[in-house]
Amino acid sequence: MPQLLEGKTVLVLGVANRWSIAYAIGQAVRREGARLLLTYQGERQQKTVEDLGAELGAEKVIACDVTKDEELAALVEGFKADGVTLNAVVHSIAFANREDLSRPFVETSRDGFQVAQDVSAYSLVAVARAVVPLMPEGGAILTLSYLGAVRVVPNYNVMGVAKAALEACVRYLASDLGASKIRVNAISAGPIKTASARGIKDFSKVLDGVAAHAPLRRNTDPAEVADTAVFLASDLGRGVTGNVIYVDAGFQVMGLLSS
Ligand code: NAD
Ligand code: IMJ
Repeated sequence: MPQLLEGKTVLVLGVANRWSIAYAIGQAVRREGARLLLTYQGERQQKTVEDLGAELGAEKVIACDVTKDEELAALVEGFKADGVTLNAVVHSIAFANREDLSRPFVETSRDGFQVAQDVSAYSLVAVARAVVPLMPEGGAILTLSYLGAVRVVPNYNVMGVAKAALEACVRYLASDLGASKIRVNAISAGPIKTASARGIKDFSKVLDGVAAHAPLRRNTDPAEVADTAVFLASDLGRGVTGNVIYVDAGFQVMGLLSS
């Protein structure tokens, strides 16, 4: 079988542990023959992500908190110094204050709103601007979204608004960067039990509801999200930009959830 990412270098931001969607994407891009570079959020995650990087065969594991412009700048300067160029960048990052994911949306504070927007939406813009000089031959930028961007999902609240902004950022970035042959897309994944789902009220009911009502009658596997990321990062995705692709067992097409 030919490998879809042979000769390509892929930077993945957002591995925290083995359950991270970003970890599944790391596995898939390695399977397809790419060089893999990883980032981690802060010192607390360094050892874990270095160990996971070694398992995956990642060439570099670098610190990058996306809310810190200086860390993004240092990441890019490090790559430039080492002569690294990129073919694809995966942004698999989101954060909101926990209290904003349980009480009514109308109670969201100005600070809580800003945190969610900064980490979960603006960071894609900051990452895109930073990596453009590392993609002289063009490339692909991917991010992860969720249905709560376009529909009301209980408790998703401020994250839904941040994902709506993220999906709009995808369209505007695609328009800006298309002339540089850089494509920008989002994958809207169905619910997956990761650290970002831990402690979310009624999350197992959400999983059961999707499995009962989605056209494919099952939940989403991180490996199938990763395979769509491979497609978008590869030359097979060359005509696709500015889009949100749903990898959710078809759940988003349903208008009424009956038997
Ligand atoms: P995860 O907790 O494994 O990943 C979230 C990542 O965001 C972590 O690695 C964390 O370190 C990183 N992060 C948070 N703040 C950061 C910062 N300031 N700088 C750098 N990194 C930071 O959970 P996941 O489910 O793999 O989430 C990855 C992406 O997938 C998120 O965008 C999430 O919204 C999206 N998504 C998740 C699901 C799901 O059900 N799990 C569904 C659809 C979309
Ligand atoms: C998250 C909250 C509420 C409902 C939710 C989710 N549903 C799904 C998620 C239905 C699928 C997971 N998801 C798509 C996310 O984007 C999660 C983002 C997130 C999760 C946390 C939990 C821990 C924390 N802050 C967070 N910030 C963002 O403190």
